[in-house]
Amino acid sequence: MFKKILVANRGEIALRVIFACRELGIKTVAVYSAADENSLHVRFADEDICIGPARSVDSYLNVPAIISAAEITGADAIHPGYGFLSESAYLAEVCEACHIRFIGPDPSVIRLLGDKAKARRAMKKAGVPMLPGSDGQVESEEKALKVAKDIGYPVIIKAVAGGGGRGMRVVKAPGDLPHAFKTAQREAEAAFGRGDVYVEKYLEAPRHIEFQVLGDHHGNVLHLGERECSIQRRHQKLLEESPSVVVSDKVRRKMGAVVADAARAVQYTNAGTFEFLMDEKGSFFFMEVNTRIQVEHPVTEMVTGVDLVKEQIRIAAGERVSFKQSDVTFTGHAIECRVNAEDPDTFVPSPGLIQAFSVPGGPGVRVDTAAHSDCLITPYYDSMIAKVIAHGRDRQEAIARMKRTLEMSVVEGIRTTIPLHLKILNDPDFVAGRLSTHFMDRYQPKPKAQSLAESA
Ligand code: MV4
Repeated sequence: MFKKILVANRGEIALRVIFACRELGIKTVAVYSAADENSLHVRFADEDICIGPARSVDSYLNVPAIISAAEITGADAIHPGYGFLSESAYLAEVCEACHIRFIGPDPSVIRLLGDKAKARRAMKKAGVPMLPGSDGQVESEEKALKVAKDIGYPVIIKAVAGGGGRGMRVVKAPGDLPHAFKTAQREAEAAFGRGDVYVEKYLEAPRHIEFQVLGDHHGNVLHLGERECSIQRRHQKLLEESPSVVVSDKVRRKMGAVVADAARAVQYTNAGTFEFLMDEKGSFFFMEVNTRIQVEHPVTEMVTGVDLVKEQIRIAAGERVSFKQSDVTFTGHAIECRVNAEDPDTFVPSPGLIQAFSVPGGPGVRVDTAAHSDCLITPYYDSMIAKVIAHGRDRQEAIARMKRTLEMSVVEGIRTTIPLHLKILNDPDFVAGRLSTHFMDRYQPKPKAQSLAESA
């Protein structure tokens, strides 16, 4: 097992990794930017190193600074958390060259799955259900028009280097394709430095359902069920839950088997998430693979009892996953609300000093946060200040526990999205489980509809 892990992240996920290390008896190194000197992840790590100025490009995205910090402190592994460098095949490669273990899949697997057109091809070959679309990237408008004619409109043009919704365009008719194609390419080039795009059939109002997997270096791959993540705004998830109300035990077994086989096919190791779109009939289609621990991992931990971050660390150290697929059970229901420092109506960031902060616990409630009374929320990083996770014997109890927790939370000095979460939790469609990726459209700040194109 590792003796010392460097945590290449900040905020609640850096703390989450430090908790896991403590429980495993592993020393920790925190890295921090000049803006985070007084953060809890710095206070609770065994050692800490400043890696640069506030801007992420100069600190949390600075590979040489992070590798130097690992070498200076003698860390034998790096946990990248989520965001920042968590899906950087480059960081994973540099770690390998420096004999530092990267806690994540092999660089070649990160690279393959990071290319959404290549990932699509690999997953299709592994037998994962696909929406009709191009085989790999599409070089020209003419070829895109041909693919679209074959599969039928509407189609969606997506960036090969994309994910998270940038560089995407929905096309309803052939006349709109040339302009959409150029715009998608230009946006992808600007956002990712790579303008390549691919085409697939567009689903009008799908659900976003994702599966958690774990794979070790001994050929064991298993799944930990699904998370329903349809409640998003501008591709930022607001609320996630497990299980999904539309996934029966039978469907979970079927989808889980598809996912585990697909992960095996690409020799997937460590934690990963396979994302799907599901239509009204319950058919599911591959979307993409995220090669990192995700923000919403706690809902899976609450229903399975598995500590995913500890499993990540054990797997990276060469240990076997300590249980079999048949040992994985799903108990009750868990919901996560991402509390952001934003105006709940306009979603405009609301940084500032938190004068008072208190989120009550109690039965079935977990709070993952690095915030506290008298802590400064700076404008440099994403605006999530806390994750509130509520577990119950059933969905109704989880909702009731979430509501009472948010109603009794005190966050003074900044605006938060808590009022919006309470509206969602009281929404009759949410309560009935009638969800789709368009769920949040009714809560748009502006009178004009938020189009996919505009948000991309
Ligand atoms: C789609 C889609 C409909 N049809 N692909 C958005 C993020 C990116 N990962 C893929 N996305 C979508 N891809 C096809 N073929 C609808 C979306 C989508 C979406 C997906 C999941 C959660 C929220 C979403 C909001 C708008 C669009």
